[in-house]
Amino acid sequence: MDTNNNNDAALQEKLSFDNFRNAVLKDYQVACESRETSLLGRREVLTGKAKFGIFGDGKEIAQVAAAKFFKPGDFRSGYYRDQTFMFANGLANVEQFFSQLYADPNVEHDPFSAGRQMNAHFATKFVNENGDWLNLAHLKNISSDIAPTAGQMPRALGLAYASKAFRKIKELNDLTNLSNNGNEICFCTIGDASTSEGHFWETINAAGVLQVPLAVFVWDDGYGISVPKKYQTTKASISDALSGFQKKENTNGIDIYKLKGWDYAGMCEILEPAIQKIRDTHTPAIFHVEEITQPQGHSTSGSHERYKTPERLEWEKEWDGLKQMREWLIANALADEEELLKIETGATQFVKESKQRAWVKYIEPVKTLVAETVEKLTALQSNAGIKKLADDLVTLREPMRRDVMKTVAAALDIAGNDTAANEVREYYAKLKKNNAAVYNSYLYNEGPKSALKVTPVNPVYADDAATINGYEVLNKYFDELFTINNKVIAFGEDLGHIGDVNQGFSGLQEKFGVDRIFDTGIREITIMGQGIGLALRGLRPIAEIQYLDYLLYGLQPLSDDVCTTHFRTAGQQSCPLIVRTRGHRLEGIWHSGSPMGMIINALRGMYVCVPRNMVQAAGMYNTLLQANDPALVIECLNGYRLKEKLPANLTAYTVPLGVPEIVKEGTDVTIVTYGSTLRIVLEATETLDKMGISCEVVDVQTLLPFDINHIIVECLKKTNRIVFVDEDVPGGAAAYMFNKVMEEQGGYKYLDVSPRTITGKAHRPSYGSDGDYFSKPNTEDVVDVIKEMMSE
Ligand SMILES: Cc1ncc(C[n+]2csc(CCOP(=O)(O)OP(=O)(O)O)c2C)c(N)n1
Repeated sequence: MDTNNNNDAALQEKLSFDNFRNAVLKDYQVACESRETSLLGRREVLTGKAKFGIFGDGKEIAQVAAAKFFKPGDFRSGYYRDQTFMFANGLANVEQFFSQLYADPNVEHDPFSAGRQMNAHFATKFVNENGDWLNLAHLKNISSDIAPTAGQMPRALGLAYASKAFRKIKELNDLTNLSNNGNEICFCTIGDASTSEGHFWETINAAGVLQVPLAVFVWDDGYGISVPKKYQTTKASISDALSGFQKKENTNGIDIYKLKGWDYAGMCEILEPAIQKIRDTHTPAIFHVEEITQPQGHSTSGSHERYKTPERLEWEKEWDGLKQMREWLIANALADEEELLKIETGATQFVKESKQRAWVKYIEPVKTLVAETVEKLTALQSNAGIKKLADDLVTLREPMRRDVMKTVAAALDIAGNDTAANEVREYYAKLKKNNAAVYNSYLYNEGPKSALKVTPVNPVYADDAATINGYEVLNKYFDELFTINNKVIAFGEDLGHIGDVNQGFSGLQEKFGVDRIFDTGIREITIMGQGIGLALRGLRPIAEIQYLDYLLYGLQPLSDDVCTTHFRTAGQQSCPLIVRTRGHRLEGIWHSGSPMGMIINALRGMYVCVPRNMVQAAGMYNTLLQANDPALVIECLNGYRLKEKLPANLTAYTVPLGVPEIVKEGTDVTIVTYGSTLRIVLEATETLDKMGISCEVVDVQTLLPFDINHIIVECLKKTNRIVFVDEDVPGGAAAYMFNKVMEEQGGYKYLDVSPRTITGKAHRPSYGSDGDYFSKPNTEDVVDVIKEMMSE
């Protein structure tokens, strides 16, 4: 009996040793494959098969170690150095890596971005083709990488924050496809130099305050491209600089660990309990991974010999993680020389074959297209010029789709009006359409969750409908909304306890709890990030920017991250964040801006709603909440105390996006406007009416999208005069509306007099009521311009 037990124990010990050894050797193999990928990837760029390359060489060992603790349900918000982490988790393979390097537009080949992103910008799928969230709680999730340094930080905060929301909000308990009681950690990676960005500090501070399961890995290779860390970081050490953030007993804060990037065993030992602690307690942590190398320099654009000293280059060779791990394996008798050589040569071969497969998959469809094109051109080959074009196309060794387009376009130019070219003309149009589907799609949701597909429902008014202040309309609306939709969470500066600066949420925190309606610190970038993470994880955040003027602080995450999410993942991720703010008119330079031109140009990929009153605003929220597209809703700051009739179907009616409303009919002149200037315009039309000038007033309602059914040109056909009014700078959103109606809608054909814009001045508004009067369009300006138009 005893002997049996002893045998069992010995067997168990051997099995667990074998498991351990196999896992360690697998890690070494992944690290070797990753290194080969970097080496070969660089060569593909230098020989011209790919445009640019950025690789994870030097970070392999740290990443196989970190990858061990990334569990189903977890999220990663990282940057372009993480190929090894992806390989180790089985979330990317070498072939896919090369497909992205070649910008292969087939999503089956580059599953991260369908050729839309530079290499090493990873993602996994979060939503299906219908826009429904996948079972993310059971998947390892990679939020799509972006290139702006530290741009991943605000999103990382939000992804981690969502775990806290899932753990704390009991109404979310049954969403088991989205979370397992908030056990999910967000792994965030960043380079040491990028920690100089404000985004990093804002995120770390917010994480320390909020206590969210965020694991930040700083890959410290000593440089940001060529600039060493003594110019980047106080004390040249991010962990030392952060020491005041260290969590202590009875304080909030973060845990701080220092690791050596070449020390596989040491890293595993620290990471295992540290990651578990984050999962259990939601205490954020930073892992400062030092002594990391970068054997090939920053990227394919440049060589590190230009800025690293010979001593540093020598040091990097000695402390290369692969070399160190190899020595550790031998020293601990985990493998012998022969076994390691086998792994290393196997890795070289594997990467070579994977690369080759990716290349064939990439180039074959283009070659087929070339053959098809040449075939189409045969009908025209009696023309020597066209024949030469076709011959030149065929001889290209590495043809691209644009070569095909240029060839066909040039052939059609030569063919002129020849009817024999009709088929080629059709072919050219077809190619354009096909390429648009490949390269220009998915800026917004195109499937059933498109905000443009929401069924319009009119507001219904009871006979005795109350007339109340605008802010009270919103207050009642949010009250009903939070009752019927558990996924909605609202937050911002002063939004929780006092219910926002204009009382839209007044009393609602008490009713719905501090986890659904809450105050944040003054940190617009990470308020946006909090919203981004919640939205990516399937919730419906309404993130508030207190005043429109301060949107500029939060604009970068919206423009770079939110607006590109759906596009850069070829529809595989959606970020249905609603940003609520208020603006246009109040007093002074920073409380009355209306920088709409800047906003609509920065935010293609979001919808931009400019409701004239709070009833319209609520209808827009209803529309957006039925869809997956992100949006900005700008309420009129001077509209909260204006009286409005309260609809009876508050959470059911929807305002369709991109559909202007004619708020006053007229026959002489069309005035196109939105938001607060609408009231100025209406006031002006009263004066103009008395003069016998009949104005039609159009409220565009949304700037993005803009008048999708071309209603405005129909108004213009009737009046033959048009003026665009807003309070942005000259050349801002009024010029945008002008362009849309004149060029896109062909409005120029219906003009009897020259079209006008009336805008604010180029400077910021002066203070006070007189400052406002002389800085923004006023009633008299509108009257004067229209009188002038009538007499032209
Ligand atoms: C906002 C922004 N500024 C500058 C750049 C250009 N840039 C790309 S990577 C980089 C250096 C980053 O260094 P580090 O954070 O140490 O990461 P590493 O590349 O060394 O891993 C710079 C300046 C950028 N992508 N984004």
